[in-house]
Amino acid sequence: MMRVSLRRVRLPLVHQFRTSSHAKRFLEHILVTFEAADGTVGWGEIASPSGPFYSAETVDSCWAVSRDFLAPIAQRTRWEHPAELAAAMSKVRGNHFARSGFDVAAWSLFAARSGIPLSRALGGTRSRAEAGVSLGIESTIDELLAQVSARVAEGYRRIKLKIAPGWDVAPVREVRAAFPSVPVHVDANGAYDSSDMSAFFALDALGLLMIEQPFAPRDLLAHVALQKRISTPVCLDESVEEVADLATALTLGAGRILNIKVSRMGGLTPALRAHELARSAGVPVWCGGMHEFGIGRAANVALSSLPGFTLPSDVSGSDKYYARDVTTHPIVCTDGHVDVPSAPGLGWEPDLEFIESQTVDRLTVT
Ligand code: OSB
Ligand code: MG
Repeated sequence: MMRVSLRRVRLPLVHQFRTSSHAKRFLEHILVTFEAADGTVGWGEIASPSGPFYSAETVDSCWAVSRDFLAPIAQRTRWEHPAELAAAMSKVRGNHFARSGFDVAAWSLFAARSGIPLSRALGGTRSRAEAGVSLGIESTIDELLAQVSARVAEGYRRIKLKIAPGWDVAPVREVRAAFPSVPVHVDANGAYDSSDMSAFFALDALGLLMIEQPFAPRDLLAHVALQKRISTPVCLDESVEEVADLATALTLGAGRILNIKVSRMGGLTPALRAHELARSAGVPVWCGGMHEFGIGRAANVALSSLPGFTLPSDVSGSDKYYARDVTTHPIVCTDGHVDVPSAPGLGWEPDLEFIESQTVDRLTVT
């Protein structure tokens, strides 16, 4: 029996982030804690955006599903290994962001109790994760160039640019011209209509590392058609919610790279399965982010230490998004890398006092 708590925590962003679908200035994520009888606490983060624009989930839907279905399952399920809790939670369909917060809480509790770092519990082999950074849509190309310049100076190994119809070939061409040696990739978040692939033919000539999620999540056949016609690898994000989606995408040839997001897959347990499948198929992966606070970010760093994560992940330092993070020490990116912690558990200590000061709603199930 476990004491399960939820806290809805609000943090302001240091810089507005705009994607093809919307703009945001602050985030509300739900922190999940599992408190074992011996007092050990596991932490997870539900990093759902507030609105249903990336996936169908919202922070309110996550709160309701957590309160009514996931917290009761977590409270009553006895498990030795996190995969057993994941199996119990899998009767809840979809709702991957919500499930992910619970799965990560189980993994961090498991690692803490086992006295090993989360990365080792997952089978990680790297001592540091290569860090890339994701840049939103800006109002002008000059503002974008200033952002790229600052991030390159900070040492980030790869720049990802959000694109949308009307903000694609021109800004990307300018970035490539100003920073010819910096690896660049673009992410459309499914904003393009598959009947017009012309923007991607132009982008194909710019030497990009990859083109992420050009078309709608369920339209795998459009991704197949594009990948046949361009040499830049297509990378799937929103299209792969289930490990089975990955198997389908690989069979169809819908892309050559996979962005594994802990939240989108429903936690570290399914993320590990996706990593295994991609690895056996020879598909390189990297870890995507959802502007996580320090708890979710720590899980991303641990996952990025696995052997198949051969491309830079979206594991930027806390300071890229937050003036103050929810951990006592921020996550720091030095020389384009985030060190994978060697301390037991998550590796960063939640700052309870600060978390309490930012909490806008709470709930405990015992
Ligand atoms: O598609 O990768 C995405 C943020 C919100 C919604 C979708 C995406 C993103 C990011 C954030 O790119 C990257 C990060 O967390 O550093
Ligand atoms: Mg993406």
